[in-house]
Amino acid sequence: MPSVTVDARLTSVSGFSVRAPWDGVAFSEFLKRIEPLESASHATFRSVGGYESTVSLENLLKPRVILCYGVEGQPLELEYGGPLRLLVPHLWGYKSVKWLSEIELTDRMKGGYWEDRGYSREAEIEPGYTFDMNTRKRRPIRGGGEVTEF
Ligand SMILES: Nc1nc2c(c(=O)[nH]1)N[C@H]1C(S)=C(S)[C@@H](COP(=O)(O)O)O[C@H]1N2
Ligand SMILES: [Mo]
Repeated sequence: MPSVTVDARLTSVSGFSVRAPWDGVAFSEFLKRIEPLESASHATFRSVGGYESTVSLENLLKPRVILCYGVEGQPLELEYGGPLRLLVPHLWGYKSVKWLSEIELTDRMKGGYWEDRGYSREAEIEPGYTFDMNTRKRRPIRGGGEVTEF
């Protein structure tokens, strides 16, 4: 499958974020090849260990969403979700499920590990502050959505 590199910031709702060049396959390319049913509107991502989260196909079809297997040209380390993780740069980090073991297409939004503990199911990044791990500085998040400013 065609490999792409996305230079993106992964932004955690818990107040830290990191920018990196992530390597992987566009989720849209993956979806094309599996021919989903008409009724599929969401995908649930599950990990080894039981963590899970659900994202709408509308969000997953954005061109910067990838199934990620590398960073900075190297295989994705276990600590960062290797061998395979999801990367959704415009949603809070808890949607970027690490250590993928299963992807289930479904017709509805569901809870998940953090969603069941009070975090939003939509997970749209909101304005506030983030500690940028690259520069070790606290920076404001001005708009909503993907943090592209730094
Ligand atoms: N399987 C699994 N995926 C996960 C998590 C987790 O605990 N388990 N944490 C999530 C959260 S809250 C964030 S912010 C990001 C953090 O990714 P990183 O460890 O590469 O910084 O991974 C997400 N994916
Ligand atoms: Mo997070």
